[in-house]
Amino acid sequence: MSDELDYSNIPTDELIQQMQDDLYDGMVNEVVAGTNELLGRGLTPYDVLTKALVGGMDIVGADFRDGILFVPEVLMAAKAMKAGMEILRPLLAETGAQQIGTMIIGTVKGDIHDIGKNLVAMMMEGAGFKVVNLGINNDADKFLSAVREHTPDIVGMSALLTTTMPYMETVIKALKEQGLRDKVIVLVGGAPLNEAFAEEIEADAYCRDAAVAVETAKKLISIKRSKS
Ligand code: B1M
Repeated sequence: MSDELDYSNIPTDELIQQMQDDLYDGMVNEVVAGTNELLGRGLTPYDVLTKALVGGMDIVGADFRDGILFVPEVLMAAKAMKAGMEILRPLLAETGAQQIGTMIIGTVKGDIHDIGKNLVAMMMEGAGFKVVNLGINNDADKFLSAVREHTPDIVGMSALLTTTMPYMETVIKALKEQGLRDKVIVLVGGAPLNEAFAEEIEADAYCRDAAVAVETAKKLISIKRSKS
């Protein structure tokens, strides 16, 4: 923890605010300390994640968009976010839920954003899915090989750039060409997407956030299994 701050004396609402500021400033140690402090106060891992970490990243996103922050600062914020997520990851995965299916998930070719995709992976693990995380910048062949190797129930794709989201359709077409499309549920997500886009590229669903991804995955798996 930083010398200037004694988090134990800060009321929870202020601490959440403080953590958002720390994340904005890319202060890894402070974000780690704040995450542990909030957990110690009994906040759920999900609340720490959404209120403190995602809340902070939302402000970073707005200021990046408005030209107040630049790539180096955003990278530092991302590093702090990841440090907090690393603490929460095992806790979110520790729900004791039965394994209900397998998902492969990756960010598509040309795109290196991975925070949201990793968050979806964490929440899916927490909900009882086995998750194979393919990382960033995945071309169609990587998705196809992973489908062949892991025979997942779900293929998840993430894209954060308007220039990379069309690549999702390339992956879906490749799945069709290889006769694999009907074997998997395709879920897509990422800030620039919407339902109309998902429909247009013939994905099974667009997921606005990680919680929606979990709900949608469970719902579509149960529909698929009830038909087979
Ligand atoms: Co970039 N970036 N970035 N960036 N970046 C955005 C996306 C941008 C919107 C910022 C802006 O201008 N406001 C903008 C895109 C504009 C556009 O295309 N319309 C942008 C840009 C332009 C760029 C660069 C081109 C900048 C440059 O180099 N000049 C460059 C591109 C690099 C590349 O990919 N080739 C770039 C680089 C970077 C960093 C490397 C600095 C860093 C990424 C670090 C990392 O991920 N390791 C970065 C960041 C951090 C952002 C912002 C600020 C935050 C993204 C984030 O992590 N959000 C972002 C602004 C924004 O989104 N408001 C921005 C938090 C995360 C929890 O949310 O990712 O939306 P999100 O995920 C959510 C949902 O979308 C959904 O669930 C998640 C959790 O709830 N979801 C899924 C996501 N994936 C899913 C998959 C699913 C389901 C749900 O599958 C089933």
